[in-house]
Amino acid sequence: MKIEKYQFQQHGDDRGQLVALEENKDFPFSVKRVYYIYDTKEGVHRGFHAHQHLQQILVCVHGSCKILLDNGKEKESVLLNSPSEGILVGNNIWREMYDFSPDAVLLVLASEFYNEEDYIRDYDKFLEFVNRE
Ligand code: T46
Repeated sequence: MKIEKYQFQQHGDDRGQLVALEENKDFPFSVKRVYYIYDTKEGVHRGFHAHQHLQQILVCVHGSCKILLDNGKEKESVLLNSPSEGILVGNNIWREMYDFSPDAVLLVLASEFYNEEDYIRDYDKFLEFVNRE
């Protein structure tokens, strides 16, 4: 499967770098929620779910981590290790996050408010969901 990767514009000058993200311009949805994952313990794997509707942009703004994406047919992993790179994780994609460096901060821009009912946390149900047609 092809992971949709974004290289965000860096506004660098002699003071350092700045990245600005505008909804529906730098990524294809409006943002209702922002959260970030940090201080992840060694060896921890997170995620293990898909969403029915949610779309998200993931950016590892500090440190590094890996993301495994699975559309029910194919799987692909990506290393996030730059504050100017992001990936789009659409709905109907199973995701796992792992190999967090101790200093990793994973920033997530989300298209919807938090809603536990949007989660598919059982892998067999996920396969049924993506193969429902
Ligand atoms: C995703 C990956 C990339 C909230 O109360 N509000 C929130 O907005 C979120 C995201 C979580 N929570 C609570 C729910 C749990 O009690 O925070 C706790 C940890 O959430 P969860 O176990 O779902 O975290 P991850 O890292 O497995 O998954 C998260 C997102 O939930 C998920 O949508 O795509 O990051």
